[in-house]
Amino acid sequence: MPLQIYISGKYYDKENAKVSVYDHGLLYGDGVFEGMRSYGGKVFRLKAHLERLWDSAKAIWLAIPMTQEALAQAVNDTLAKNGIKDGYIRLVVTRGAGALGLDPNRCSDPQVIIITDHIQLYPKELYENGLTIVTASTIRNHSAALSPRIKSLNYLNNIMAKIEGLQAGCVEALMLNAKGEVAECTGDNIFIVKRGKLLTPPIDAGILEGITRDAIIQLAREAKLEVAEIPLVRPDVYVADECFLTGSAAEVIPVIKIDSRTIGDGKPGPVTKDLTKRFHQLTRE
Ligand code: PXG
Repeated sequence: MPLQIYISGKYYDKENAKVSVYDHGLLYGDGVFEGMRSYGGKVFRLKAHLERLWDSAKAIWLAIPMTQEALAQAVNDTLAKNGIKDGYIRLVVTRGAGALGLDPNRCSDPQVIIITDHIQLYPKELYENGLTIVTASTIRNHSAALSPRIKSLNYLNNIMAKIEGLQAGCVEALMLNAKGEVAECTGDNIFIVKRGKLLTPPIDAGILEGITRDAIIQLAREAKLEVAEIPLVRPDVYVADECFLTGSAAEVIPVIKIDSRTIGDGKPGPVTKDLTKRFHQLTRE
């Protein structure tokens, strides 16, 4: 059976899963999304993802036409229908089909899409040896323009930085905020380790409040590691002992070089390795 995609209450074969060209999600990037993983058939922190989806939708004045419980059920049903145990889930809520023109009032019904599939974001080798990244010149969206806390279908800000990374031969790129502080990578949050302390930019640096980020902070505290959410600048990353990125897709991945500076001894460090192990254990609980 071809992969089944859920769109607003119905299932479609992958090749027939389509939305209108008048959907404002396509025309204007008017919509919200979530990217999640399932481990052993169970979605990791599903409730947190749904709450973030609802918050993103509320922030753009979009009413999701079902309850969180019903969407959770639909996610689990779609995974089961496709026989996916360890997989990737993309939830998309679009404004729906409307007339041309920005006015969201002229859209009929928001579309709720669930794609369950498999992804391997980076090759295994990069998890073992670490990533080399660069700082993009494209700054992260200003929070007062379009808050990075909203996981909207407008990802061009991140894509512009991703292109800069790719052109420099890197699969990820660091983004700074308008103040020049470290914000996050194009699809991941960033952590550094300095003198045994775990440091990461605060939410008000203008970042997505990552669910993997939250899990790592919690695991670090359980491991009695000191954690601080404090503003960081690029030199803090340059002189860090360790650096790693977190995200639902990437999970936990070490960074060993940034802007041609070697981080620590150029190998994934002990804190990164320990937290990675703890994270994988957590996903199996
Ligand atoms: N920052 C940004 C800008 C993101 O897009 C994260 C941080 C990490 O958040 P979570 O909650 O996932 O820990 C993200 C999430 C993809 C993909 O298809 C990207 C993300 C998540 C899932 C899939 O590239 N980014």
